Amino acid sequence: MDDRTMDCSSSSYVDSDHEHPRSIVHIDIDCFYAQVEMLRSPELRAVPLGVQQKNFVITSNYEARRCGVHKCMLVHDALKVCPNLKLVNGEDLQNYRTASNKIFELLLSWKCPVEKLGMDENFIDVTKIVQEKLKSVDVNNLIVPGHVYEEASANCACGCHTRLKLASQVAGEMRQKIFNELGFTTCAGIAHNKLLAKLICPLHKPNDQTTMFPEHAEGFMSALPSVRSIPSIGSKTAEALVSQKIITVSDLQEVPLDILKKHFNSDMAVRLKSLSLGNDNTPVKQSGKPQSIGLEDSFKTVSVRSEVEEKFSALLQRLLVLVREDGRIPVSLRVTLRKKDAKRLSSHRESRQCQISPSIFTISNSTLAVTQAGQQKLLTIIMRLFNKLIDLSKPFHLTLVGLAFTKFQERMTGRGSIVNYLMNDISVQSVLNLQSDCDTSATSMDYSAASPGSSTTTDLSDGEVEPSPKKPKKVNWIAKRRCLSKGEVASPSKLKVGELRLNSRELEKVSELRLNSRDRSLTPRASPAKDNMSDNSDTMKDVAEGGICDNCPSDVDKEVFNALPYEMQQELKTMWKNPSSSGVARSSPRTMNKANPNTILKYFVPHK
Ligand code: DGT
Ligand code: MG
Repeated sequence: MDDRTMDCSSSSYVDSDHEHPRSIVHIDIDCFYAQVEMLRSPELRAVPLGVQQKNFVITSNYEARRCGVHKCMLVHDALKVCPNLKLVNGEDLQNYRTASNKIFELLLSWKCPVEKLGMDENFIDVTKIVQEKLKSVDVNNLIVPGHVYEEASANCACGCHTRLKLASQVAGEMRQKIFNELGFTTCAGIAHNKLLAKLICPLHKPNDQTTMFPEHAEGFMSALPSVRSIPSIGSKTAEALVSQKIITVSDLQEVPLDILKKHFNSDMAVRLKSLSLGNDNTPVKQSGKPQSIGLEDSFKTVSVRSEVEEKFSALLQRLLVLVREDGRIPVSLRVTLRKKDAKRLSSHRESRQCQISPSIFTISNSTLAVTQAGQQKLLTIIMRLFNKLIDLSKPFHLTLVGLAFTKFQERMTGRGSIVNYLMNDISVQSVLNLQSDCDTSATSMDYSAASPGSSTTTDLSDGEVEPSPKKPKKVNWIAKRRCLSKGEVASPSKLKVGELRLNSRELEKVSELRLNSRDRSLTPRASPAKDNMSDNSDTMKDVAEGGICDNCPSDVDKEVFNALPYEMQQELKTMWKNPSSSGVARSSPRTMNKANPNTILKYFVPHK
């Protein structure tokens, strides 16, 4: 098979023989929040339904839309035009998020790049699927589901018409599957780029789809009333364009590039021009977990510190639920305020953020949790950030508070995790002396690597920062085990290696898994070349000898030291004797900065 058809995970593939090589689908869920509510309570299907947040109907079902209710209408006005409007509160986004994730996951089953845009939109690059289909279909009699934006004039020489027709069929299959499996009706736009696919998606709503061929792009764009209709043009760029009397997309198409370059940098000017003509070569970027998880609460005005604290406390409770679902350990927290400027009658946002210790979060049964004390700690940090944003000696008026966790440490596969240090072909079994009578079969735990970029630990300056990245590798567990008593650990295989972060808090957990000295002396030495117990007679002796921390510095927990494999103990001893030989200063991990190399020393935190 041609290389170009192999990799389905990226949308960077372009066949340079074709002028319009890609096939992009954009899917938008119809009246999303309203459909979620209707699926939860089917009796709502037959009535005009509005989803309310504060005083606004933020969306409504199509029944209500027919009565004149539109998005972001005041409740008061909506009830005027539709007195029998049934309202449901949509301030808790949890069910919407869950539905959104299910749709995203379902789209991933096509094994193409899927880019999530907000909660109810997804781009899918179906180029590869179309290429596969081309091999087996009769291209002369292709039926295009839904609508075609203006009939095709002449077949484009690059063959894109056929490909887009097939893409339209794929979009139809996707929409059908979303409906069959999850119950949502959707709209889709199909075109050779993201810009056009998104813009034509809502042309036939609800529950329908539209396909556009490239030759209509320029004409379609020229009919858009405002430069703001182009999704990637934000309010500032639009203002700058309008100040130059470039108001419609047609204006932007006509303005000479040189003129644009006087007001924007060269790249930007070219991009604007290109977009106005319906050209967009941005790839569909596979979405992963969100970069930040946040919540905001807006209100008329709050001017008292204790009230602000209450608002933050409520927001924090809700945010912690989301973080638990996400599963990553937050390491950075941002506080946002919207201040009302009484003089100018306007509002503006300000934010402050700081790093937080991952040890605020605990892991129990593989679930992220925060103790009451941890929550109190977070609230203290939040109020400290608040104090930095607000001069409490003067009156203040807030109209919004927001909280967001903005950086995360990957729990199981973080680049700086001790797991990765230990995965250097050293059996984790030995590190904790986990043994099991019950399990004599070889067990392997496969830590397939998360994207290295997903870990943010290197940004931390906190004392419990873990060391610099190492590529995760497969961890092999030793075959033969003896069990710890049931009270100590139910099943070693259930203990997630990634959770064994040896900071002060984790050390307490490790201590719970301590073996008595007899057990320890029976533990095989971990050896890169040997991961079974068949030849451990020498190593047992080594461990027995090496396991005495006679020259441990005072801030090292001897029990943890003794639980380490022989090689690590030796390495540490050498470093402690002669710090310069290791290239690492004998500093406390708490003061160690991120530039220092990865070393086991960094995992030693005084046992409190
Ligand atoms: P559609 O796509 O026109 O059939 O209707 P929706 O409701 O799916 O609207 P869409 O796709 O623009 O937005 C998706 C959901 O996002 C929508 O169901 C409710 C929420 N939403 C939309 N606009 C706003 C807004 O201005 N404020 C708030 N808070 N939520 C919004
Ligand atoms: Mg929608």
